[in-house]
Amino acid sequence: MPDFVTVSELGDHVGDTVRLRGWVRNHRSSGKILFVILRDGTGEAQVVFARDDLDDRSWEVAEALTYEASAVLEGVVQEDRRAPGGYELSGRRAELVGASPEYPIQPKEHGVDFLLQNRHLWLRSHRQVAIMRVRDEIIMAIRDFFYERGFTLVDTPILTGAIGESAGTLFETEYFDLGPAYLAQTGQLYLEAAAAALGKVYCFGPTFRAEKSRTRRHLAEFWMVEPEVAWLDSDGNMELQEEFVSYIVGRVLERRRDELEQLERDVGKLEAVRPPFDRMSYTDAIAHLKEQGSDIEWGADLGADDETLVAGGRSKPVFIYDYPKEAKAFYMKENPEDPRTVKCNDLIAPEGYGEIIGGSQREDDLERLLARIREEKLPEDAYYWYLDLRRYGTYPHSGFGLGLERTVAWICDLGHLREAIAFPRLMTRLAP
Ligand code: NSS
Repeated sequence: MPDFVTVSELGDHVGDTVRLRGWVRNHRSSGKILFVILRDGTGEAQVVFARDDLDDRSWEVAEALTYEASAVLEGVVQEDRRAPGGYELSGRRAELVGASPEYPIQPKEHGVDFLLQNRHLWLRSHRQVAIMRVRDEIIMAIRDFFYERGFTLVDTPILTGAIGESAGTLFETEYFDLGPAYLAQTGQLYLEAAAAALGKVYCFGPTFRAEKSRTRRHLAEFWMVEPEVAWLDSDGNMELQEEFVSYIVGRVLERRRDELEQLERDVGKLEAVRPPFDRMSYTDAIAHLKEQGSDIEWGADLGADDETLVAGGRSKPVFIYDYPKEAKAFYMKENPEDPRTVKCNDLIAPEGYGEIIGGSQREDDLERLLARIREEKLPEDAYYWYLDLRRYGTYPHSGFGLGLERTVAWICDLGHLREAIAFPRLMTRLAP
């Protein structure tokens, strides 16, 4: 039996008889010749079967192959400049592994609900494969960025007893005899403890928000990467963010050009993403929005439309900093220059993609933090350990959270977050 090779290895086997295994992407016949395109996860190759080269059994099998059937195809590797990938097989034998009668997804337009219901099969399409490869590259870039800069990865719990962001979007479950536990909205509070041990830390995992908003920017389960840095202030935090985001974009441009091209991404726009990014205070952003006819009032958080207006016309992301206290989470540090605001920032992606990062300097003063916890009517007991961080060696520190799917959507230019993760968790969908 000839050896199994992958499509990506064909170049090393010109003239050899080899076996490929994979799934049928395309199948057409012209009389006594069959053209089968097989994909195997490493690439796609055409296998050309001529009736006279095959025994009857193999010809029957090859002829009967259908879209997305799995098969073992044997043939002689030939160089062919016109073939995708540069090689094709002159077929000798065909063996069916798994039939695929009436594959539900056909090469035509399908509605989004149908595609989501068949997400387990939709993943096999060119476009979805390209998106998953870009996502993988972004994840590797994130890990490398922090590793190269001396950060330590600290995994934070998913089942938590203290609310991280806002009570309104919690998933709750019973935890033995201890009452309710919540699925983590963030790893941040735990990271603040770890930063006092290790200096520079980050966590990277799934986070959960029971967002009752059905927008293209919200998932119920999404991945967030969160660095936390001791002795860093809000300005330093923004510098870290622009360096980080530029690094990620640069890495995808360097290593995933083919995928971006396949997704028809305008890479010129991504090439402009280099530090520094513009910075605008929240107060200036409100004035700017009002000039453009928005009826937003000082004190409100920016909505998706406001973000698009603020980022309008730019090719780089833009920082909005120092939001009003009431619009943001309890843990953010009061701004000594304007106590109505907190030392925080959002990073707004261009091209209408909106907020990809939320970050802040943390309140390091015990009394002020306690006052905020009480104002927000959060259960004080659950925060005993978080408050301890201010009782024992409090220290200035900052961090941020970057939403992975929003970053993937922006870099790949996707209309909706549902394509940015393999199995999206949406308000109206739990299957597959
Ligand atoms: O709520 S955030 O703005 N901030 C935090 O959770 C902080 N605890 C992070 C930190 O400072 N360590 O969320 C951060 C990012 C936000 O900018 C989005 O990019 C993303 O997380 N995010 C989401 N992505 C998808 N779906 C939903 N529902 C979602 N919510 C936030």
